[in-house]
Amino acid sequence: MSLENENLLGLYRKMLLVRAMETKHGSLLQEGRIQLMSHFGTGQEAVAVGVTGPLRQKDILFGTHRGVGEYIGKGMSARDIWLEYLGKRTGVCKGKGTLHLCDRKVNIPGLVSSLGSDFSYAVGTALSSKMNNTGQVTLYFVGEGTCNQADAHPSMCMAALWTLPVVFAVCTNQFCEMSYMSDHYPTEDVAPRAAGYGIPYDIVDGQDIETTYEATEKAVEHARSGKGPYLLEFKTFRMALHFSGDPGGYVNPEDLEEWGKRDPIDLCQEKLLDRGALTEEKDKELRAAVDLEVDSAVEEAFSGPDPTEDDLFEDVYAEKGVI
Ligand SMILES: Cc1ncc(C[n+]2csc(CCOP(=O)(O)OP(=O)(O)O)c2C)c(N)n1
Repeated sequence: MSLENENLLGLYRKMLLVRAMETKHGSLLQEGRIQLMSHFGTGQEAVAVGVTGPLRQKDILFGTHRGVGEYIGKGMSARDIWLEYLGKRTGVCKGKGTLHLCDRKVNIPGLVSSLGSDFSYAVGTALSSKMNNTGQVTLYFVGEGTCNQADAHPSMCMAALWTLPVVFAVCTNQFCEMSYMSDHYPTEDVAPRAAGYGIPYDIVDGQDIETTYEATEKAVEHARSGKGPYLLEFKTFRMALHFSGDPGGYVNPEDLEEWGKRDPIDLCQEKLLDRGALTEEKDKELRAAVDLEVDSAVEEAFSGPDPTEDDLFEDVYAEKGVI
């Protein structure tokens, strides 16, 4: 099966936007213009954009600390993200979320610092959707390292027991912080654990956007039609270091080279060129437009309004002056 050219082109544009967002973030850090630490998901774009592609606006997404890919995939703009990242009062959380943002309009409830605790939140939103018959699916996007957190077990157990509309989408990017998966996993795959709860699962190539999209479409349809949870495991590779302060030195250069040959953006570009859905010239224009979108968003965010002292008390307590 292959996606319609127009859909594939849209996903390609989103992947370019995600990469441009992170590249810009890296340059701003290097130039000393911002102090906002980073967790980049370079190389994982086909997973982040592919798992969010089949979701409807009303569906609920719990993302990861490498969240730009999911945020763009779920419908946030570069502008939405940068206004919040730079802590502006016009940001989606009025500057109080920054990297840990949430966005109600696209149903992203927010990033939790203590990784893994949102396993149970995702099961909670799915339970609520089922009880209220809203037709929403919750997609919980999570790293393989986080699947070793204790909350994973009761969450998957209850999701299966109550036949909840939730998709667990595991991004196996080969690392947990600064260690290889083989250092903290006794098995090669995470997904077969799902069988222990009676949850169906698939192991999916995370480099090919069509594959990630179609696998998710199937899992989301399963959950939406009342058949209960589904688990997907995407095999990919984190081409970036864990975070902006990571000294590196632990990544095998051969792995980088091998995975780099299947960069998800290059693979998608090739497909589009082969199908005649893209020309070299159109590609250049598209990339320039994406860069411009990010640059404009960043400049607008720099000159955006900072929160005032009064804003500190807004949206925190029921009434201003409670403390
Ligand atoms: C409970 C908890 N323990 C440790 C951390 C620190 N931490 C931040 S990111 C990260 C790595 C998570 O690995 P994984 O889930 O595989 O996602 P990846 O970073 O590979 O995208 C860790 C351990 C945390 N945020 N919360």
